[in-house]
Amino acid sequence: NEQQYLTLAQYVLDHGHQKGDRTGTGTLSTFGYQMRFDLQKGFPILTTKKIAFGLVKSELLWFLRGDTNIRFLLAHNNHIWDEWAFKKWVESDEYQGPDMTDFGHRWLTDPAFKAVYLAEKKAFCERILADDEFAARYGNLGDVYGAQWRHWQTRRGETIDQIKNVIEAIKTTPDSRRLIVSAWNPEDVPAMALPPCHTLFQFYVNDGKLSCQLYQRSADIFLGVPFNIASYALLTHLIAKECGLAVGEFIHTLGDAHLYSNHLDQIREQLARPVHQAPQLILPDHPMKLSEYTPADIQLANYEHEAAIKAPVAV
Ligand code: THF
Repeated sequence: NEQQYLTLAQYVLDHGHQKGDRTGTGTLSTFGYQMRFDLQKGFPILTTKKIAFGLVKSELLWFLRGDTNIRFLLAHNNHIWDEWAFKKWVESDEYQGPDMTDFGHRWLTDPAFKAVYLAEKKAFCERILADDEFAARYGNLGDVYGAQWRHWQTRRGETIDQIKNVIEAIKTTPDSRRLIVSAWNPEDVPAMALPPCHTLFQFYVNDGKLSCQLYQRSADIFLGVPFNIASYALLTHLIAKECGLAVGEFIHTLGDAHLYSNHLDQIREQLARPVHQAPQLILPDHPMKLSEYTPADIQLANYEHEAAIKAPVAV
């Protein structure tokens, strides 16, 4: 299973073309790639570097709550979405602090700026947790995943709960070819802090097993993809359990699959490491609704891994 990820990374190192990108970082990129993970063969979380599964869990539970405010993430010590909320804050009229223009690049090369930036971001996160009104204004990322999954707005002013509907459809019409959840809402894209990278997913039921295929339009191979694989594998397990099904495959289809130019040393280091056996996912024995899970209900057994590898996220 993990070999598929390593093969993708090696493929992009060998065959990716240099391509500029929105963040101005520069990438090696390829277009169109597919990986298949058999969920019966263990849980597909990487072992060639440590993946913080706690962050995967709280991010997925955040989406499933229909939440789009980073406050829930911060309360779970999850900082993977901070930069996007912070960007909105420092670009607002209300922000009076030190100049944060282009912070995503400047902190990497300017140690004096780095100290100011990290202090400013820490203060921002503390204020989101402490100040309700501030959190409501600046913690919200706009209509990102949680909003589209659980309350897609229609032209008639109604809302659609795509997750509830797809679970109902899996239970009642498992042969359906319409078991789809879309996060890509063209009308809302301009209002999002970041348009959805994982654009659309589809379920498939065969032989009592639930499979899921994700179309991801943009894939940050070193930082994002390991999270995305674990996240959708977990989602497939949670939905399968709710529908009384076993798990089948997670199929990950990528559009622009890229390695950022400042992740190349890190991925080469990772490619030289040994692969360990995949761990197992442990969920409660009793039936549970998706909305009832807390991170403690979701555990990995026998997760053996190599050390984490640090890399800067492109904003
Ligand atoms: N933007 C970019 N450039 N890449 C992404 O992968 C990405 N995401 C989400 C939104 N925008 C993105 C955010 N997901 C990390 C992991 C997932 C993220 C963002 C950041 C990250 O930095 N992981 C580190 C450790 C984090 C920690 O311990 O705090 C890691 O080593 O895994 C893709 O959906």
